[in-house]
Amino acid sequence: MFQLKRYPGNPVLTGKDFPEGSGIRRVFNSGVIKAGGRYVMACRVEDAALRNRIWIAESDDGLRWVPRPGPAELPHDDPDFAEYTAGMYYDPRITYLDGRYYLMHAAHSSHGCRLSLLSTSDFSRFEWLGHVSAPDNRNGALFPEKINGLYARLERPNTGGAFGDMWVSYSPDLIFWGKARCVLRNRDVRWAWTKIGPGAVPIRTEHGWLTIFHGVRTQCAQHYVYQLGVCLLALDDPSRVIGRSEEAILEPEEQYELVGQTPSVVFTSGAVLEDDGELKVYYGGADTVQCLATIRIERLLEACGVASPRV
Ligand code: BMA
Repeated sequence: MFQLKRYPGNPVLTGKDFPEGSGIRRVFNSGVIKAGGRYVMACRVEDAALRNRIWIAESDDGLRWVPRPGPAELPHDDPDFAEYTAGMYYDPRITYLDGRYYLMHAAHSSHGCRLSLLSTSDFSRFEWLGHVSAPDNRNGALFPEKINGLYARLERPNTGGAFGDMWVSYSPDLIFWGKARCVLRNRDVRWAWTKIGPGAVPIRTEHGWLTIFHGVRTQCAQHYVYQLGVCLLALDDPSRVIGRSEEAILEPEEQYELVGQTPSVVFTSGAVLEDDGELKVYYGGADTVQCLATIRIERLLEACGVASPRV
């Protein structure tokens, strides 16, 4: 009923759009924000050695994207970055907070997956703030404001009893995180019993934090299907779900979502709310290409049970 509408020009970016000789094969799950009237995408790019990097692309209209000449320069000579990030940093979510942009992303190494944080004011120079979670955490989405005096993020524990559920945690300084609470459990989402976790950075509305999440179910032969869902979290306590769509809002259906490196995946790390209420949801198709789908934000609020949405 409340399905996202795919942009007819999908995919909006593929590996072929990156400079010749760059070796980029795939681009997906990229973070996106509108900054000073332009759109900026922190692309997750992947080469044939399966190195994952962040590469900035820009756009005037959110539809046609131009990658910069080279990837974002990051502190590869820092021993901590090298050891725990090991050529695999991905799924960046961009948050504008206190006058700076923050990129919370997954950092993968033989030690497992954890969260790491970059900050920038211009998307040219990046400051690395360090690894900001214990091992076995991924999909960090930093809220665009403090909540009850603390920074807040959604996240997905990657092992143990909390595996595959969506949590919120808090921090006084963006580095040390705690006070974690469970937000939503996979068993509570009928189309995503295997795992759920944050997608795009939550969007403040007067009804609550509108939150697009990913949900995964396991079909036979251990085949994962990744979809998108939407819920509404209380503004002053995002561990409280105050509304949720019963249905997925985007399921893999198109060829570029069903066929690719990982079949049957739609996965978002970024959405942009336009002034006229249109929400642009950027998502990866099959861990291979970057796509776009749209919907009016009122429709998503209705999907979460808000009778007369105000935006
Ligand atoms: C998730 C993340 C995503 C990826 C998805 C499907 O766990 O790692 O980056 O798109 O798996 O492979």
